[in-house]
Amino acid sequence: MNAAYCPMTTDEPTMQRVARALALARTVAVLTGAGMSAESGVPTFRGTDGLWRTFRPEQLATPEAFARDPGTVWEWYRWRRSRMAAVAPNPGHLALARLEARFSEFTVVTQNIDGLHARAGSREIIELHGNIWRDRCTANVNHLVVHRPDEPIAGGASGALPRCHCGAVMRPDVVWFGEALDPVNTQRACDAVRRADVVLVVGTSSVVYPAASLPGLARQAGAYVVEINPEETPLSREMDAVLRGPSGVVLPSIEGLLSP
Ligand code: BV8
Repeated sequence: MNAAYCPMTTDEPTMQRVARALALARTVAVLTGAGMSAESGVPTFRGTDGLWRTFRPEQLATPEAFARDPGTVWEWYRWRRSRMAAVAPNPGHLALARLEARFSEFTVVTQNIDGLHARAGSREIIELHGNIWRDRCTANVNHLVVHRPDEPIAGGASGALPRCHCGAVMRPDVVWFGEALDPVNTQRACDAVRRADVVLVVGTSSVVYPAASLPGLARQAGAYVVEINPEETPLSREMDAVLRGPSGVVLPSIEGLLSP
């Protein structure tokens, strides 16, 4: 266990240590999960109000579920899209977008599909699990339709399955359980954490692979790895520092400790 592990809330010495590591860093990578968007009002997956509380992942976020019952899967994604359309980036997203300019390399590697990092102004983003605002043709991966949060949800009340101009059914352009991640994105994410002097692991339960293998990769490459999460995770004890607090508070606080 790393000595810096502190199960308490966000303590000043650890905050100062993290700020000092960032002040000395040239390259930073930030791995984010659903907790990053919790303060925007997007339910997490495994929290008390989590999305999975109503369903089990195997029921809906899998290719088998889509093959078996595409209408229900689309209903769930349309409901999530409508919820995500109503939210905005929170102070944590905005702090990450501002921090980017301080480093020669600052990469956000996100498991989230809500598009909030881009809306906050982050530029270097790797969406490991896709994006809920994009539909993808089931017959041709190059046939994509990108929706905006302010447009009416396709399919309307009838719940008709959205179809591609080629006639095939469209699916959400996200990575389901049992599906491989995009190899280019995976390689970019591995390279980013290997090159990083500091890696922030923010708002993820660190149970979904291969994303959850990235902090270990970073540690092996010599990065200073920090967990920002109100709760302990299976990786907490592998971290160089743990900041037990909500990312919408902790990230702006760390930014405030850095020289203007
Ligand atoms: C694959 C897109 C292979 C869809 C998602 C055993 C070992 C290793 C792997 C596996 C295994 N059994 C099965 C697997 C594989 C599986 C997996 O990892 N399963 C887990 C559940 C065990 N992985 C896969 O299937 C992946 N693919 O392995 O393919 C392959 C290879 C070749 C060919 C074919 C196949 C694909 C995984 C991607 C699945 N898609 N999402 C959609 O969103 O609908 S995953 C889903 O979970 C989301 O992307 C989400 O981001 C992700 C992880 O969850 P978190 O983001 O961490 O969210 P969670 O709610 O869990 O946690 C929130 C955290 O935030 C908590 O810690 C909480 O304390 C904290 N928090 C709360 N509030 C705040 C906060 N933190 C900060 N501030 C706050 N305010």
